[in-house]
Amino acid sequence: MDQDALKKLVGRAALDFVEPHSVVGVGTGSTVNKFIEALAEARLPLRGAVSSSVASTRLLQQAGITVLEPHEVTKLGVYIDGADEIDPQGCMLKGGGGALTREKIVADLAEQFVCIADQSKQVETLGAFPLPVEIIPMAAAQLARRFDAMGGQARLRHAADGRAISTDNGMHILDVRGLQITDPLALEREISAWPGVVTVGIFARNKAQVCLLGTGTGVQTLR
Ligand code: ABF
Repeated sequence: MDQDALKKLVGRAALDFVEPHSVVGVGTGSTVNKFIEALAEARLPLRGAVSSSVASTRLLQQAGITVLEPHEVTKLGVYIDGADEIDPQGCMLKGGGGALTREKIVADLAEQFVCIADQSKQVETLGAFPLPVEIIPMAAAQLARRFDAMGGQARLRHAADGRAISTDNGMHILDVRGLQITDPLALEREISAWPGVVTVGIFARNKAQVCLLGTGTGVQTLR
């Protein structure tokens, strides 16, 4: 099965974690897009969804699913989202899609975080994928120096037109190569405290309780 088929497989498998008539937390990315498609195809009765990006909001609305703002709910039963990397403990590196801040906000509302990913995302140690960090633009240079000091190489994320990309929140993103993230929780806490950091793309404090991993032999449910 190719990667697209594996994403479809786990997108469908995630339906099992969605209570009828509930409000579901929805992440961002191509794997989540397959989940949204599966929601639409299954015509699951939902009260609505809380979305983690403009892109996911658009797809949910096109699927006829009511999108609620975070302040309209007090908690969510489940948050479904992808990842760029996930380790055996359920810690994730996220943000390749640029939605890490709102993903962290919506995930914070959920009782259960279900990660959906194809097998290529499974790693022993986070960091081979460049670590995304959403930042206040004015702090870019000093934050890049901090990452360089820890052996990373931080680069501002640019769009195809060469301009620094702007997130849904109007912020910039540094992508940091060369980090071996052996203690995700400690590094998430450290970087989150740096002035100018909005969100670091390490999800360890609030990690996935379940990972639905798409493999050539079917969906592996890792807890
Ligand atoms: C999103 O899922 C992002 O945090 C992460 O970058 C992305 C993975 O995208 P894809 O499913 O397209 O591989 O939650």
